[in-house]
Amino acid sequence: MSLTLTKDHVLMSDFDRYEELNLSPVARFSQPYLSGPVVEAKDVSGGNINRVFRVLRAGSSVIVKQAIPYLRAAGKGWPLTRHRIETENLALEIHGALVPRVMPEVFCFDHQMFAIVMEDLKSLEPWREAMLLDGHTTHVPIVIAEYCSQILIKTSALVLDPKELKELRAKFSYTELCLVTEELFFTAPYVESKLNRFESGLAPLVVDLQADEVLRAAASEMRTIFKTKTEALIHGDLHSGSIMFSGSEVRIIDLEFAFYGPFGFDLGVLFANLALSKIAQMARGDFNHAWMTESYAKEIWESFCQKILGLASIYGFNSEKFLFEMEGDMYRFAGMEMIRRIIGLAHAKEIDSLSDQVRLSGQKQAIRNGRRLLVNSSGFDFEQFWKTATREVSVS
Ligand code: SR1
Ligand code: MG
Repeated sequence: MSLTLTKDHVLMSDFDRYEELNLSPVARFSQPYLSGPVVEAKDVSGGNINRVFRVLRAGSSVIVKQAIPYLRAAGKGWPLTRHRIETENLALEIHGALVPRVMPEVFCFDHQMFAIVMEDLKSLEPWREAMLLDGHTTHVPIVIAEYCSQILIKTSALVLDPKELKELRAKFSYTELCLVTEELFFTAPYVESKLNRFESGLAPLVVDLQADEVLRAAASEMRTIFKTKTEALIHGDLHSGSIMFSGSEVRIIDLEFAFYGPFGFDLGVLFANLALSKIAQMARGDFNHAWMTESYAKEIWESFCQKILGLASIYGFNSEKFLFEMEGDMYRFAGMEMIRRIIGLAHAKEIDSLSDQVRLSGQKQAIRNGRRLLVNSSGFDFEQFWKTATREVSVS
């Protein structure tokens, strides 16, 4: 199996040195990729990390995603290498070759400007929104299962020859964005840190959590696993906002966090976000959508296991061993994602947008369930995991 890259991006823009784009230069920058005069450029930056523009001509549009030398959400006080967009571009290419029609199409990567010109997904919306509004997205789980199974197995030692694996691992080493995850996911929530953000009603529970030696040791063990298990080229930030959908299409976006990491990380993150969605839906009394979210989680896992079985029969590896080892990490990563999305810097919108009457109890439920997963999920199967992640606890 070979993952040799063949695509030759042609540099067409006339920008000969880096500048931070804004509306007027982005129109000039993207003109070569639009067959007709630009009629409008809009700043549509929504995420925490990069700057994103939509540039329109009559009848079509492109997205320009540019890395700026700092974390967009934090400002210049949090410098960040612009080379992160090279990681994203390369990961889009590799994952795109493995799972056709699931990554957005890249029209050009401009090294000078640290910018990608790509397909505009304007008719798609983030899957997270479906959890807040109308959740009928039954075509999504199978695509996610296909994506995760393909990228995990086909970028791993189970399939690649040692030379190719070594080269890929070198290209996708532990980046500055991995350090951001390390801090926000594995460290800050378990110590007093300016990077944490939670409402005052949670303070006693957070004090307990940060004094919990068993929990802190488990978090520290997971940090080591995150840093050292270079098993596959993973997405690195696969929450439900990184998945876009329409009535018929699914795309996976935002690969700037991609690196060689543990098999269990991506699905752990995703299941945690689905569990948070279910907790929020139950708290709102929206039982239909809660049931639907649960069925999505179960379908992703069942379909993923089926696909792993199929790949095992092609490539001759032990699927049971693979799944058992992956699950051990996955459930614990999920627990950590649940905790950090409540008390860390980046929150789950579904929980934050709950009414005052139920928000605090939903948050406490998520923290307690997350803790249980982190310290007490050894030997769990998926059913036990999901029950634990979403169980209702009496909270005071
Ligand atoms: C400040 S960056 C916060 C989060 O945004 C990204 O989507 C990642 O989840 C990161 O942890
Ligand atoms: Mg993101």
